[in-house]
Order: sequence, then C-alpha cells, then structure tokens
Amino acid sequence: MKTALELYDPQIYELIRQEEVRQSGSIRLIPSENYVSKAVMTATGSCLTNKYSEGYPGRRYYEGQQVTDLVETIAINRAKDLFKADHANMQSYSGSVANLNAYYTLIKPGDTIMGMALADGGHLTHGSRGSMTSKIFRSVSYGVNQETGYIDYDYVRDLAKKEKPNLIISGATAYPRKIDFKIFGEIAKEVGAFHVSDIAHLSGLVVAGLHMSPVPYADIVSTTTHKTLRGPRGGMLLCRAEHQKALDRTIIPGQQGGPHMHTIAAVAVALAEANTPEFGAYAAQVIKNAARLGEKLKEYGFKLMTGGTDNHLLLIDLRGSGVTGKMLSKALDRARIVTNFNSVPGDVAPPTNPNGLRIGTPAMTTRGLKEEQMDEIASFIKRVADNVDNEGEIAKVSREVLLLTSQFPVPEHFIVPNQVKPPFVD
Ligand code: DSN
Repeated sequence: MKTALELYDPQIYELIRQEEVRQSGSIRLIPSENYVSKAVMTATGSCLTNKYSEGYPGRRYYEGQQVTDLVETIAINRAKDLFKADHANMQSYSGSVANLNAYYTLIKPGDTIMGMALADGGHLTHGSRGSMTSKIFRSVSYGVNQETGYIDYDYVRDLAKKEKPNLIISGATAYPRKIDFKIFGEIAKEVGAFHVSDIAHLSGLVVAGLHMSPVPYADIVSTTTHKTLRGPRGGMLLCRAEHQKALDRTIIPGQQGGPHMHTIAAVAVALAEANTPEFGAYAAQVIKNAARLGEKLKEYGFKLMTGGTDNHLLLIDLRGSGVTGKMLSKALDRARIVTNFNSVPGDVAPPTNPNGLRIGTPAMTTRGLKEEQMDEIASFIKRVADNVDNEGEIAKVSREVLLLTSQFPVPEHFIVPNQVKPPFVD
C-alpha cells in the first residue's frame, strides 16, 4: 500500500527513499551523526508537531496542553535523572541555540566569553570570528598545545587570569581526548567567571559513565540530542537549581516561541533508551572502535592529532601528505565513505579547504560494526587516500563498502520493548 507521502508528494517521498538508501549503503563516519531508533523516528513524525505549547508544563499561553504537559514533564524528569542535574530545559531548538540560551542566561551583550578556538576543535558558537557569538560578546579563544594537540590547562588558566572573561566555555567538536571539566570549573571560579560546558559530542559517553560529567562543575551544561546520545536533532540544557528560573525565562519569552513538542517527545524516548545497559555497551563499543580505527590508520602511516583518541572521534592531520582534507573527503564520499574535512590545530589553510579529516564511530557502531570491521574501514581509507584521482580504484572500494554495509543493516530497535510504562491522561 502506498503511504500518504508517496501518494501526495512523490518527489519528496522519492528523495527521502534515496537518502535512506544512501545512509544504509555508506560507511558514515561523521562523528556528530548517528541512526535513531524507529521509536524515536515515530515520535519525531507524530501529531505533536501540530501543537503550540509556549510556556512550561502547568503554565502555558495556549490551551489544549493535557498531553504536552505530560510529555515535557517526562522528558525533563528523564534528563534530570540521567544526567543527575537539578534542572533540565528541553526546549532549545538546536545545539547552537542552546549555547546562545546558556550565554544569555548568565551574561549580557558586550561581556567577554572564552571558548576553544575553532581551528583547535571548538565550535562556531564558542566565540569564533564568523559567529554571532563573537559579535554579541567580546570573544577570546584558548587553543590546544600546538605540539601535543592536548588542551593546556595552565595556558587556559593564564589566559583567563589575563582576559578576565565573564564566562568560560568548555567542550569541543573536534577534540579526540578527554576533557577535564573539573579543572575548567576551578579556573572559572578562580577568575569569577561562569562556566558553560558544551557536551554535544560527548553526552552519550557521559551518560554511559565513560567520560567525566561536567554537571557538578558547570553552571549550565548544553548538549545536542542527536550525536552520541542517539536522539532526534535538538538541543537540551541542564543547570544548577540557582539558574533554573533565569534559564527558563531566557528561552521563553527571551529567545524562542513555541517548543517543538514532537522533538521533545522523541528526546524523551532517546533518554529512556540511553538509560539501559544496552546503551552502555553501545557507548563502550563506540570508544573501542574509534581506538582500533586510529591504531590501524597509524599503521598505514596516517598522522593523528594527539596520536589517537579517548573518545568517539579521530582527527587525521594530512599536512605534508600531498592531499588536503577536502580532496580526501570528496574522494571518500565517491567511495561511499562519508567524513568531513576539518581544520587541524595550527592549520594555516582556510577552513573551506583545510588539512584535516574528522572521522568518528557513533553511527557505524549503532549498526553493529566492531573492531574487525574497523580494520577493513582503515584499509578502505588508505586505498582511497593513495588513489584520490584514480576513479577505477575508488569504484572498487565503493563496491566493497556496499558489500560490508549490506551485512550490517540499519537496526530499528535498540532496547528490549515494554521497559517503559505509559502514563494515562483522563
Ligand atoms: N555540526 C556539528 C558537528 O559536526 O560537530 C556541530 O554543530
């Protein structure tokens, strides 16, 4: 039987079908991407998208909130429980907006923020030059030690003492090592700054207990919900009780209108999935796979920033190899291996054509790939890197990628059903 989408908009239906084929027939190594469960997908595509719910549970500006109040309350409670936070706000539309929401809660325009430099692994919204965050606030950036690639906490402390930021941001989008949120918290205290921690990349590892949680050390913790956490695309904020009122007010009426209740419901589903032993095993395998992929790539002669990884991602330094990040990512894409070109610390090339390649294992681990398959993927990457202009070899790798991915279908369910009891609305 034809679905409504197929019937009423065959063009979009066909494109979504093609995207499904692309996602299932490629090795997806962008570290911020994943596959969600059918349950998360169902909530995302539900009738909750029809509802406006400005305000918060029990205090809305529109009627008809019998169900949405319950949905949001469940999401909030699951987030608080999982991250052991005093308060959770589920309404940020995305990670970028969540970061802005966090900053506006604690500081005002013109104040100074101090985040990690974009070229060294920070996010655009951590105060990078092209971002509004560096126009609204005065932005100073810390980086990594250019020789080791690790965050130099003494340097961060010295810079904070010199620049006296009002707010320090910890967290990164392209940093392959553990981050000591406790030290960031101490530095912020020493200089009288607020501490916002952006764990968009790490939140799945944090809830699995495989990475230090910033919750005890940060005023506000910001995260996306769709990376290692494996939920729908969205943003989430956690904070200490003392910031609860201000944070909620920043989001509405401060910055946003109606929350995306279909997304909030889907985040609640993902949080329930993440609160299971199955998720813990998944997160542990993500890290094992990244470590193995790194080891193999090194054996093939690739240079990795910091020499390896403690988390879900790797940053390949291509300087001196004759191939840029863009050349390699484009060639890999033709071989059905999806990555992204990325700056590496100290890169003098522009971010539009930098000298690094960022890869990660969250998505392919969801499909059940393990160390053995990481060896195969490393050999594919090596073959493509040696043959960026050889379309015959790239086509050969592409066929082998199809063979590998066909053995690991995209799963629909991640946990045992019926673990979560439904609430009832009278
Ligand atoms: N685009 C996300 C990432 O890949 O890290 C961050 O915004």
